[in-house]
Amino acid sequence: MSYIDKILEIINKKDPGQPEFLQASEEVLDSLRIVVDQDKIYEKYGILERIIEPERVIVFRIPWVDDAGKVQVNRGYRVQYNSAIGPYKGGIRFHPAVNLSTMKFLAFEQTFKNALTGLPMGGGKGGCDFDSSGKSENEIMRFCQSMMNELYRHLGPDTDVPAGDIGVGAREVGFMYGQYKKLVNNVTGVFTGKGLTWGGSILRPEATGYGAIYFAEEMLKLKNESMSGKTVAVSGFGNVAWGSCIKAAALGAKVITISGPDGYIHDPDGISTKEKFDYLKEMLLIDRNKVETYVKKFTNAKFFPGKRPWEQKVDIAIPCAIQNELNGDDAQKLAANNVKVVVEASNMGCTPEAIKLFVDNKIAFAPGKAANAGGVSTSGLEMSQNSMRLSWTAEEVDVRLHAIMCNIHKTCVDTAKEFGFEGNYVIGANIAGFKKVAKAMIEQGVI
Ligand code: 2IT
Repeated sequence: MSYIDKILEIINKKDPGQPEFLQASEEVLDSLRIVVDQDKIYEKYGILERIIEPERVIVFRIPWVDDAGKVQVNRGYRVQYNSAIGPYKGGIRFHPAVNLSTMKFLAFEQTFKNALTGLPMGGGKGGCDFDSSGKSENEIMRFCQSMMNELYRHLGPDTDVPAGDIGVGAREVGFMYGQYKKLVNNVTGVFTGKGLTWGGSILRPEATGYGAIYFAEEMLKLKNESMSGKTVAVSGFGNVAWGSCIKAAALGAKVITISGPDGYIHDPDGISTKEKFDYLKEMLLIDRNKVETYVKKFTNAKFFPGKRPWEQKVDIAIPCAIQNELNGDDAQKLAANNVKVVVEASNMGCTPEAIKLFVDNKIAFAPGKAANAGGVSTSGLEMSQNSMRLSWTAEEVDVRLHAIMCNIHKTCVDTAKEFGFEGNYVIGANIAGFKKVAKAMIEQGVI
């Protein structure tokens, strides 16, 4: 039995109830076959056995009192996956679907993503099954404080540095950071995505979307094309979709869809004006589960209840919402409409069936761990600025973000080519991320 098959057997036996974790790790392991066959050093040092096991998983109770005076309890997680190349780094997600499987898959993906950024950050992820929709600001604050009352002891600027993710924006980061600061009595900027007056980096909110569009632009350049004049389907209407709309418009492309749990919007005029960008933010506050709100303000747009945007004819598709939001049937529709480029801005946004269809049909497909790394890269830049006690301008941050995304793109392309899979960004990203983490693990001994 090959080394990879042995590891696949181990994870399936140990964690059969963790479908998202199995999906993410099977994809990575499958990409690594050629690497571990060629070089036995990985087997000799038990790298795969170690890399699939988180260094530490913290699961804890989050009790809080709602506005009616009733005690509520949520379950919190922090998965400290791998610290071979730097402190654990990764967001905190508030979403009803958070469980150990989703936390582990996200922290696993984050480990390779962070390696690809070229910055010294290990992989981690946290979250809880808290649904902030319908909660008052006071409830959200009390919840964040209770979460920190436990989590603070596991964090630190050189240990573990969280950030936002789905359901966690600047407001929630503020409440969690405030409580952390009070408990530890220091202001080492242990979160990223902080407010601009207290150590946050300009452009962090925009960074994931900007980075995904920069990545798409690099993919198009390889086909001697550009973003200019392209139509784009985006899903979601949160932070990542918002940043993607802004940068796409700046490069002359037109985002014509956004979506929510209730359906999707088609806006033939494009989500391309400042008024529309600003309204996306407002919509999150009105009801983060309803994208339909958009058509009340922009009446040229049409709402398709219960549907996904992938049925529209577009040049570029960018899933920006949540894992497994684009399946084999959706991929078939995009392919039939001659989509040129698919860029995962959400983590594991596409199912394995969708990815296989793109690869088989030679449709350029960028996995999230490469294409959405702009967010965490800008977090890395925020950490650098905090350490130096400096604040860079938006232009300075943007220049660095752009350079990082171009570099990740080049790394994926070159690595795929080196191993005989030219044009396969999944294999390129997985091998390049793995090799960096594995090298650090080998050099640091069996720990
Ligand atoms: O999935 C991700 O890369 C994030 N949620 C951002 C993590 C970070 O530390 O900025």
